[in-house]
Amino acid sequence: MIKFSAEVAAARSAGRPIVALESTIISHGLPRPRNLEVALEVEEIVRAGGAVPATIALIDGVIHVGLESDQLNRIANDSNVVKASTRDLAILEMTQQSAATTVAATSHIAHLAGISVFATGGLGGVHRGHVYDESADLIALAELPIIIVCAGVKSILDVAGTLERLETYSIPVLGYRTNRFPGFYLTDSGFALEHRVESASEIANIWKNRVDLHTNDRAIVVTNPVKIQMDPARHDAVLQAGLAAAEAAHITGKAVTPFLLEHFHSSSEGESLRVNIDIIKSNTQLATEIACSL
Ligand code: PSU
Ligand code: MN
Repeated sequence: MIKFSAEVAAARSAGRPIVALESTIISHGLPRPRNLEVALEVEEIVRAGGAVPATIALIDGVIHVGLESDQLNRIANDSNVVKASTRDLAILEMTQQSAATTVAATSHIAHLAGISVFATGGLGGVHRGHVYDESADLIALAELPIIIVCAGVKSILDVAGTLERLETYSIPVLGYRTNRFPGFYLTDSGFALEHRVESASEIANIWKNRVDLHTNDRAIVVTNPVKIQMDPARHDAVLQAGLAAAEAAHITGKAVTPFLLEHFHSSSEGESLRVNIDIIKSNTQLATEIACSL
């Protein structure tokens, strides 16, 4: 059912650390041509840190854990590549389509493949003004034991609502060297965090404690704030305009998040793109350290 790249297959048999990477960022989160460059740079960060990258996607209906360069190129540049959440996987296998996987779908596949650390940009969550629009990322994290490294939830979301849902689902949220919940493009979302960690080994320690406690049936969210954030005033102005544009264009369902991210990238003269790339790289670096520590 799963096809492993040669690199990932070798790492599995040697018991080497592996870091899962999602592909919706590449297909629907970052503009071309930077998306492919970033996907390759991120894989190099994992290798330089002593682990093996496993970018996850569907190619012609087959689940791939670890992509060869022509497959990565396809995810980045083929407009027929769809955004797949967990519910889509069995259908796309049948229709033999190519798809990029969200945090939810990537976590599911990573868990099937026995990978426990995963890096992304920002989690999905509860949408502003539409609290019934809740990303499938949240429920996936409630059901899958995986360490996910992110810069909080995307700031386009209802952060307070999302934090409440994470609490309801009993998903621990750790601040990496911070007491503040990061706000994706912003270092601080305005909300406090209860738990702070200082190192990858502390995170690995918590992961292991959960096994004995039988609380290891769900994710651990590690939040890693961006070092150089977007200008907050500009961020708020771009966000308000983006939310209004999404309403006016009646954007719904899985198109909402890509629409808002694209609005940011085209309205901030490259600032949001620079921050988004910094986030992905820095989260990948930390995820690599955690995977090696485990
Ligand atoms: N982080 C980014 N860019 C992205 C995403 C995360 O920096 O594009 C993607 C992830 O794949 C996440 C998805 O799962 O956005 C959330 O989509 P939705 O809100 O439709 O669940
Ligand atoms: Mn949604």
